This record gives sequence, C-alpha cells and structure tokens, in this order.
Amino acid sequence: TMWENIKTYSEIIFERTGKIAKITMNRPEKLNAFTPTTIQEMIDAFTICRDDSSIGVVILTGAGEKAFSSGGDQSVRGNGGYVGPDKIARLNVLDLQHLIRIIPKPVIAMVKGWSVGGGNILQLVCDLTLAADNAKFGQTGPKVGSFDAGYGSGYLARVIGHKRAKEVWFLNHFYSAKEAYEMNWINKVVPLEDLEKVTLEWCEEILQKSPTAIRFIKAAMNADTDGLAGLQQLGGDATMLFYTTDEGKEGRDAFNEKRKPDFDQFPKFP
Ligand code: 2NE
Repeated sequence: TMWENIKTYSEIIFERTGKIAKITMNRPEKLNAFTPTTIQEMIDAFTICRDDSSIGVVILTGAGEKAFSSGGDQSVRGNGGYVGPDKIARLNVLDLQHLIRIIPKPVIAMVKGWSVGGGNILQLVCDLTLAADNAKFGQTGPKVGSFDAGYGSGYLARVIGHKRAKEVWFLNHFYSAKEAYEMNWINKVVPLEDLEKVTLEWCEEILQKSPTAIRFIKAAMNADTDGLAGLQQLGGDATMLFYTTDEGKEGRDAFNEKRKPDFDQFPKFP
C-alpha cells in the first residue's frame, strides 16, 4: 500500500491512501505512551479527517509491532495531569475520546501488541477494533494510581458487561487477543502479518456503503450511550440534512427576503 503523508507532526504520523486516513501514535521506544503533545497532534489530525470530505474512514494505530499504546506517559505525569511544553497539567485524552465519538466517519482501531491504560480506552472508543494475534489488552490505572471513570468504565461496561468490566479494573490483568474477542471487546483477531491488509479490506467495504447511512448509525448508537450529548450529535445530523431540503431553504430565504414563508407547499409525510 502506498501511504501519502498528509501533515508532519513530532509524535504521530498522519497519512492517507485514497479515502482512508491513518493516524499512528509514534513513540515506539515508550510503547506509544502519549503526552499532551501526542494527544494535541491527534486532535488536529482527527479534525482534518472530519473536515476533509474526501476522507471516508480513519484508522488509529501505533508504530511498530510491540504496542498500540501503553497509555499516559507516566514520566510526564505531574500534579493533576500530564504536562507538556506549556507546563500545564492536562487530561486532554478525554477531549480526544469525545472527538473520536463525534467524528461522523467510522474510526477503526488497528491494534498490535500492548493496548493498555488510556491507550486501551482509545481503542475502546473507536467504532471497530481489529487486532493482531500478538495484541494484549488491559487497564492498569489502579496499579499506577489512575482511573478512567468516563468511557473507560461506563462504556466498557456496556461493551463487555459490568462483571467483566469490574474484573478488568479491579484485578488489572492482561487479556490476549483471543480472550478479548471472546469478551466482545474487539471485532476480529488476525495474524500480525495480515493485520493492515484485513483492516484496509474492512475500510474498502465500508467505503462502498452510503456515508450518510453509516453516519446516522454511528450517531444513533452513540446517542443511546452518550445521553443528551449523543442526542445533540444525532440531532445535529438531522439539522444538517434538513438544511439541504427545499423546506429548510424556504425558511431561510423567506427571512432573508423579508416575506412570509410558504411551508404549505411541502408534504407532511405520515
Ligand atoms: C505495557 C507493559 C505491561 C509492557 O511491559 P514490557 O515489559 O513489555 O515493556 P517495558 O519494558 O515496561 O516498556 C518499554 C519501555 O517503555 C516504557 C517503559 O518504562 C520502558 O522504558 P525503558 O525502561 O526501556 O526506558 N513505558 C511503557 N509504558 C509507559 C508509560 N505508560 N509511560 C512511560 N513509559 C512507559 C508495561 O510497559 C507497563 O505496564 N506500562 C505502563 C502502563 C500504564 O500503567 N499506563 C498508564 C495507565 S493510566 C492512563 O493511561 C490514563 C488514565 O488512566 C486516565 C487518563 C489518562 C491516562
């Protein structure tokens, strides 16, 4: 596959092939642990993916074969969060989790090796997860004095069930790709050497489908989980579609032309 660079960053790689974008966490010497800079760069890259209508699906992965991500970089953890060049302690990975949820395109995690801590939550919030047979999944928060009480807990419980989610968080064991698959934590396990090929095949299949249909399915499933914030996303999608209709445009035009709108001309479907 020919990957073309989209934008150059310091801690991630951002590339595309056709309509598929790939964001790679690139700190393999630390098993792709993330700093506030890694996260800020990912937020920037995902925002570009969101705005670029020629991109239809996004792959999130980690550099090398040893890790997807090992979570927050404990060596830059300060007082109240992770500290970057601006010296501010942040948990900006939570903003990234939300962005992955609301970007109206499928995001597919492609996991090799360790998927741990906050890194494993990034995998969790992606729409689909494909894993190599060397992947290992787990939460270490309580071991290192941390936790994710948002998507990392509530959404994990929805995905794998409450008993299993509490087991994951209370014992901090690591689970093989096969075990994670059996827990419904991930979608598919493939041999390491086939991982990118199979992931691209899934992307190509999705790209054959109606993007608006896919967009609404993602928003609807997230609305069920995300409460009013999820409904806002689904509602915004409906507004976007309504703005493309003659009825929506009549309201706008009547206001701008200082006349009464004529909504009678539009059908009232059952
Ligand atoms: C993942 C694991 C079990 C792998 O073990 P192993 O033995 O295969 O590798 P090793 O030697 O531990 O790691 C290789 C190098 O990467 C660094 C290590 O310190 C080591 O560096 P050197 O000794 O070679 O210099 N490294 C690995 N993970 C790192 C990390 N997260 N931060 C900084 N350096 C890291 C093993 O590496 C492990 O247990 N890693 C720590 C996993 C962890 O606890 N992550 C943080 C969870 S909390 C979190 O992510 C979070 C949250 O809970 C809420 C909000 C935001 C973030």
